[in-house]
Amino acid sequence: MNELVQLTKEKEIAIITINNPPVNALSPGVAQGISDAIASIENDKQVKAAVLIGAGRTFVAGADIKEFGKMTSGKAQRGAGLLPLLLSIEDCRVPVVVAIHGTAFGGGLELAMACHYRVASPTAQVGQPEVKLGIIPGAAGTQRLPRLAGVAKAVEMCAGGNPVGADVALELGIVDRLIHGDLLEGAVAFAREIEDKPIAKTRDRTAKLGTSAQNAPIFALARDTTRKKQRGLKAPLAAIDAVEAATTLPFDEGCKVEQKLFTECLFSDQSRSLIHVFFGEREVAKIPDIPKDTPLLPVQTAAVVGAGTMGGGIAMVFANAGVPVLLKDADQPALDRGLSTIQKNYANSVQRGRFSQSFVDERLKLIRPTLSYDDIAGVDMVVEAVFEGMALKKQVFSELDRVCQPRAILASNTSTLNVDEIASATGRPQSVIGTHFFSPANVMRLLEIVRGKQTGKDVIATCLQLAKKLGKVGVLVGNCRGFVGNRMFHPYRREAQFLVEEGASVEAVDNALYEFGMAMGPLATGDLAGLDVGWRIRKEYRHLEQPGIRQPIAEDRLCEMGRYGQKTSAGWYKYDANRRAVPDLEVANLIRAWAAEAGIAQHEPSGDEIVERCIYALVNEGARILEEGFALRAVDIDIIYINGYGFPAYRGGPMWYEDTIGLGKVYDRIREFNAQYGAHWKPAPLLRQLAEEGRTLADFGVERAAADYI
Ligand code: T1G
Repeated sequence: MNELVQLTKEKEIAIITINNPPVNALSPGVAQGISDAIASIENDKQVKAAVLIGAGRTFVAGADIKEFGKMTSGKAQRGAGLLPLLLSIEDCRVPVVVAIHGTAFGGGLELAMACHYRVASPTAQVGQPEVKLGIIPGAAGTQRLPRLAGVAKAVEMCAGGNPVGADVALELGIVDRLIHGDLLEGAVAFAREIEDKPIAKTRDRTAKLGTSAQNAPIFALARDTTRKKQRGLKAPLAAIDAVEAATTLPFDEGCKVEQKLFTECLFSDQSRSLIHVFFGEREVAKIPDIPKDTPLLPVQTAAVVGAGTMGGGIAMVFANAGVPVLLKDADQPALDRGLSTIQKNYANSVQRGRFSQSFVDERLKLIRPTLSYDDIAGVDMVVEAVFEGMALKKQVFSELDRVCQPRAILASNTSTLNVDEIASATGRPQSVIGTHFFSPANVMRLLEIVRGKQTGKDVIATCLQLAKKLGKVGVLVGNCRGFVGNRMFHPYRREAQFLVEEGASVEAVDNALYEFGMAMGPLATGDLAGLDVGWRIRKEYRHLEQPGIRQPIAEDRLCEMGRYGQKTSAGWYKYDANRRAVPDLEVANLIRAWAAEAGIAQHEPSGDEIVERCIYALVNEGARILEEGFALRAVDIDIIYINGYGFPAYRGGPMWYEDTIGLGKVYDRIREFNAQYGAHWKPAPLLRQLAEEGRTLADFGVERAAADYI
């Protein structure tokens, strides 16, 4: 026993309590503490049964991810050092009952499955989320789970990484009983019930392992689904291989197969990148000049002004989180359109099984339409989502300033406009903030939170906390044109257009980025969002274009022809009745003609060059944003791109990816592009500085976070 694990007794029942806040991770000392407790129980003949439980808000949320970077392949080979402990529990002379509350994830579920019985509180969740970290269960989870839950469910849980609730776990046989009321009391009572029963070891259970004939279609389907849904990820396929080994090999042999696959995954770039993302999604909520105990403002009620596509989606986000929301628009027809889109979206979610009908009915009751500003006077937060024009937004904010209660948060969903200028339409700029949702707002996880010059720290802290409540990842950014995401997306898409004008086909550019792991190619993304959106902004800001900087020509020409993308069934591609993109020879010929007219030298860029030019354009602009202070850390940019722009998480985000390639190498390549393709490739000074100093963007990110703020 030690400070992390206590052993107590209630008459003949021993109680082992794990106490390692915040999530009882199996940090160094925890496994040893449990092992010592089991050894002590082995020698205490008065003990008839034992209960293993976690103190605090959750049972064990897994191995300590912070330790992975220090793990040797030897330790990895021993299941993160857990296998001997799990065998000692399973071979204990008395039955061990585990009591689960909160989450039993990864090593936590593996620990639970090595116990002889599992009881849980009704709100508990169990799962093997390791694939989300680019690894697989490494402590016999892929061997014990199919023995308890059956092969199909074990494959789904280990390859997909999603948890199941206690009620489902009971149905599956992972859990033996749900405890309503005090968990420890219920677990001790359960232990008394079974203390004289024969001990059943999970590893000896084979009834649910099926036959190879029964299992073959399960594994084939799982591999097929995984290749489609988790494109590019290696760990899910490894998890399937490990579960398959459980059905074909004795337990110990199956464990060896699992260990080998676990070790291969653990020391992979994908895993390092996904662990970077795991901690990054938590790091972005920490703002150096906003202390953890900054008082938060209440957000019990909300309102959304503008019932268009974005406004409707944002209203759904609040309702889905249980926050009553008023939806305002200027006239009834617009309001009706907005509401019917919301109802359609919810109906789709029910059809796809994302939500139950009763859940949707409850949510719809939380969305109340209104035509009057007076109705929103009392709400805690307003999100303005009207047309992207400064004059209209300022008019809305002056109305909000007039009607809203003094502590209300006034947020704008603008994606490009100056938040300080919007705030100047009010007498309370400290209450004004940007909350840039991504389309579709009820699906995309990213929330870019834009800090204005006078935005209050309580308003920022509240919005960061609220993002989590709304199921979003909130990232704080500075108030520059296009903020972080769109500002970087511009040179990324511009480079894609240059590549097409220089001779690459539209589909070659998109396929190269798709194969790289982007959710969609840059040109197809333009067609999805609507090419006219960028065209209008380019026309509005034509006066800001720097002389001598090359500008793309093709997309403007396509827009002049009325080819706005999917919405006009023609853009870079033409679209069939099912909105499927079809390469368009007419566009290819037009581009060749426009390029000849503009005297653009032609060549056939390779797939590697296409990827380098598009991704390094992101990195170069990202470095500028970092040095100008509009993003706090390199990881903030990574989290923005993974959750808002379809950048593959297993590459860690553009800035992490650049560090993986090597900053010096990327900097040299950018200089080559600068020489070959023009001034728009001028390297960011920060890249030159770090390259000369042999440092990385991650290093800079850490120092920056310690120095000054957005
Ligand atoms: N290891 C280390 N730190 C962890 C951790 C872990 N497993 N889980 C959470 N933390 C930290 C987190 O960084 C944050 O720190 C704080 O705890 C609160 O977390 C052998 C090899 C459990 C659902 O993948 O999914 O077991 O920011 O903000 O929203 O096969 O944390 O405060 O400094 O996320 O309430 C498998 C990971 C590991 C689960 C709670 N387990 N954790 O969510 O709090 S691999 C996982 C979570 C493994 C075995 C293998 C969530 C949570 P800080 P939080 P939350």
